[in-house]
Amino acid sequence: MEAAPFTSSSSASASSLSSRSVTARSLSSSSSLLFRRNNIRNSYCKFKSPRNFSVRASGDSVVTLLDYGAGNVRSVRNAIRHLGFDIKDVQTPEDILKANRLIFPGVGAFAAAMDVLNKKGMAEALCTYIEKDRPFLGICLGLQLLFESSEENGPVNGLGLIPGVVGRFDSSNDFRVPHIGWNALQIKEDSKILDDIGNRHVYFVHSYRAMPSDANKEWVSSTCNYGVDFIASVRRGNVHAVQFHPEKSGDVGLSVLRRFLFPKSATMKKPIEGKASKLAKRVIACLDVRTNDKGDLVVTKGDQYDVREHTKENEVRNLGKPVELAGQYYKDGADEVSFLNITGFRDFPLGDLPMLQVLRYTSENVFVPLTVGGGIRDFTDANGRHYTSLEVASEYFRSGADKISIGSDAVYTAEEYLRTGVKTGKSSLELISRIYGNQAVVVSIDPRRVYLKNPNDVEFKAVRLTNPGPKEEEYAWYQCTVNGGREGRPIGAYELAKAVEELGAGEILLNCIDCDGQGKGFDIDLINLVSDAVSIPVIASSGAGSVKHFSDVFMETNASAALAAGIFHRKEVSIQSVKEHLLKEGIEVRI
Ligand code: 1PR
Repeated sequence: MEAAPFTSSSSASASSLSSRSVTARSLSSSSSLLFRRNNIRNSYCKFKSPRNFSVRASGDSVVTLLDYGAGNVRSVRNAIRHLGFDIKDVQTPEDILKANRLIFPGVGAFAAAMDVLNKKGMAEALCTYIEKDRPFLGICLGLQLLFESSEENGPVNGLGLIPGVVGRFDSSNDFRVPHIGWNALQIKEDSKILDDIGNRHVYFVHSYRAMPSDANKEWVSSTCNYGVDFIASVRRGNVHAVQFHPEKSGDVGLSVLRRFLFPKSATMKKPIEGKASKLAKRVIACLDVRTNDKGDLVVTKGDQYDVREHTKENEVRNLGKPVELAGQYYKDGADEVSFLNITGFRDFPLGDLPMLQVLRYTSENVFVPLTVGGGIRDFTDANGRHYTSLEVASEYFRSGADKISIGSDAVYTAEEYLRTGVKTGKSSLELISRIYGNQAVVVSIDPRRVYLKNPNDVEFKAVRLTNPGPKEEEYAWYQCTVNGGREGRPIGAYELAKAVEELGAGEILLNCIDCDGQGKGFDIDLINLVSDAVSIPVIASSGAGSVKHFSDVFMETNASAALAAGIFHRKEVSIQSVKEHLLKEGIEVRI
């Protein structure tokens, strides 16, 4: 690694910072920044004077990107390129100081990010750059790092430019954590880069947040409500940071990036006005992907997980091309797109380069979150090379995934955890959520109903059914399966959901084999069983056949999102008509 050209404190924790050391003041220029920083964190940096650096502007169509390699920054890159800019990656602290405009899409955990910034000498360069009021845009963790410290695995000291401590959302008051989804902003007048949002939703995904206070009120350009009012964006002069993800907020998000990149350009057309007021219910399009018998990667769709046509040839159903369909669903208003590599349990996904290509191509033009699942587990290839699940997930993230979804491997992990009561810290679920944050880890559950006359006949949690079983059974438990529904396991959906939440899952994708492809509606009993058991968001999946099924699931359960496949692929119902129906029923959705 190249030696850092200046020293910076490698342990931000060495400083004992306190918000009490911050005195309120009302200064508006970069000098106030300098003043503030010296007061807040005068012991943080042991560095040479910024005057030692020569600041040389780089080309006008170039954006400097600070990517320290901890997650999916591909989407930010794609959004910047989409807006006509080239990207220069920061390699050394000088690259920061020479930047014409700098974007810092922080990803991963706070402590790990500060550690990298300190070790590479970049923390100090960032402070210097920001003090000079140079054009800066921090995204998500890139906002949080500007604060004094964070409670995430901490306390851990941040850059200390803005007074305040980043803390965790409280999930005890019925608000699911992580805060995942499309929420509304309360914007102040002088926000500049938010001027084209037009009261529409933007996409958040985080468990930690900074709170507005008297000490930081001159910074706060917008807030968002999620149980509490937290800071959604900050701005001083040319320095901006947003807690939400503009690169994942569709055309609204692109307008934020455009405003940052072209601060002087007038808006071409009046932005569409929305009525965003709170966290929207999400509508997700799911693409089950596999290689067909000709070797092409296709979107397929099963009935109760059977994806083959009932013909003599018995071929895999082909409902289209993954990249094209994902692009179409983005245009149609999908709030998220999920790819499930449904044969990942038997094929090695890193050998399945087409799937990685699908992600890469899709993320070039789809600016909403992408989830990918299938085959996330440890694997030894034919040459004896061992790949960890973390390597598999990392490759998916690098290729454009925002979240990964674990199926079979999470079942084995949960079984082991419930048997021993020990968190080994070595499972794919634990490892990936520790490195990438639990908001990036979905657990996909594939349960099947097992009907019961008496709920006490099993050790697993059973429910009283709304519609009795084939032999008039009044109860059922939901048995988890692995390998695409092929094998039932000794664990119920309720027990699995609770265990994986404790192990680090950030969200649950709740399928139902009985309902899959049937078009008769979601399994409301199952969704209530699981969503009432956990405090992380639950995505209801399997069985959508009409727009009413979406309003039913949102009115009768606490699901945060509803996912469908067949009706969208077969063009029976459009995403837009689902959203129009939900709006008519008084359910907030993103438009
Ligand atoms: O076990 O970690 O390799 O992950 C495999 C992943 O592939 C899991 O998420 C599992 O759900 C999925 N999967 C495996 N086999 C199938 C199959 O269909 N044969 N698909 C499969 C799961 C279910 C839904 C579907 C909804 C909505 N597909 O995602 O899209 O049921 O369908 P609908 O709206 O048409 O009813 P691992």
